[in-house]
Amino acid sequence: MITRRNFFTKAAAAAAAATGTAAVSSLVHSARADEPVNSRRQDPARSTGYDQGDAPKEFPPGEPGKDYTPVITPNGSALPYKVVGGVKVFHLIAEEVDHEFAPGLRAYCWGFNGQVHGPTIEAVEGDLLRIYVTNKLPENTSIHWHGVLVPSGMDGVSGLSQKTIGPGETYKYEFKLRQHGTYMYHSHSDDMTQIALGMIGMFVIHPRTPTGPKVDRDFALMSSEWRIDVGTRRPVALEMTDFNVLTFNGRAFPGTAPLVAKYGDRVRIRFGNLSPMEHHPIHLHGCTWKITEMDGSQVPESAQHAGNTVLVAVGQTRAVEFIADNPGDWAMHCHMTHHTMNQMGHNAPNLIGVRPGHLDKKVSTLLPGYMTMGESGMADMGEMGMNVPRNSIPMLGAHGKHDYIDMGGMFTILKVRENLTSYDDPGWYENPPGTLANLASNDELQRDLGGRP
Ligand SMILES: [Cu+2]
Repeated sequence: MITRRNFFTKAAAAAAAATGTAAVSSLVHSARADEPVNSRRQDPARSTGYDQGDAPKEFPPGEPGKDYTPVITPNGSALPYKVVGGVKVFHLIAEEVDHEFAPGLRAYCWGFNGQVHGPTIEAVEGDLLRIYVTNKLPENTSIHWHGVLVPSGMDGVSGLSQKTIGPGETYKYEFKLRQHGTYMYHSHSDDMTQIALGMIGMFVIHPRTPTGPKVDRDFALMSSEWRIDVGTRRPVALEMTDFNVLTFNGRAFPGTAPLVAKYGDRVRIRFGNLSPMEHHPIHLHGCTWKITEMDGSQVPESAQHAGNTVLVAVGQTRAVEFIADNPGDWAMHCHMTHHTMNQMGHNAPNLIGVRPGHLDKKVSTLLPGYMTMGESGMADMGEMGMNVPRNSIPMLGAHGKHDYIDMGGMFTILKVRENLTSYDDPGWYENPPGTLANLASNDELQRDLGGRP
């Protein structure tokens, strides 16, 4: 870990060599060993960027497997890099992507490097980064490193921090990572359009010297929301309230890959939320987690409260950790009920409790195949597999092991298993005898309730 003390001690030594003792004393006075590692306090000496030669390059580029355990981005990937002269070089290409949200629904989105969302940028505290951003979009763009402490001119706000990146242009961002934690990146140019179309991604900075128990599984999940009208192929960037496709890492259930863990694994899940408008309370079944990180800052162990739901507001990141000590298939989802539906329309009449009587027969003479729907609830709509417009997944769920799962959207499954030989999807959980809810027998009803209800 780069503590402020060793950072400034080394910075001071370098500065002393370059500029003499006056610089040394100002640097040394600004170093305080009692400040948290992730202190947000800006210091002129540390915010000038490495390009100006003031920051000593005391760390070799962090290596996956050696300096950190790589993050898993379900349905996504990590952005590859190469090391040039001790600098990690990344290349993001902003471009249109024909993206699949779930089987049956594709749309033309804007993402990075052929993906929605962008690949996860992963590096180590102390690394020097050079990130090229090529704009293959039809309008200007720029990229903001959300939560990452960078020099002002590297902050990526079009017009404010830098000139905007025109179509066909490639800009270069350079900065040294002075913190660790879970962060994000996103377009900061025509934000409303570009974020609504998918231009967001996770940015994970591993500690140089990890503390605390090592995690076995380290997942990154970005929440977002979209308005894609049934039968269309372009998300509506103007939407402000009525989102109908809710996603983890750009995928809606049943398009979300499960999170697989071995029994006993220590699991970290890093949540980010760059939805255009809404916060998401993410809830996990079957396990109790502790919130270990908020917006990249470590929560001291004494303040890590245990729970099963974490609110991730727009612009926030949260990391949780738990031991996967409960084998099974566990739902993990946003707890806003409309956020676990697929292409739910919200302007249909309320038919719950309505008795259609002969209505269906009469209307069907005018509209062949007509059927009143929703009078006994809406759970069966997805399962019925009715004819829907091409390229749409209204109310789609999935066939589960026991029955139809009438969930969609921001929903995925944590699969905890004993005796795993790989982290590939192990299929559905086999419930041990006596641990599955099932139809009560007449004998049981008689014994316990005095008869059949
Ligand atoms: Cu939600």
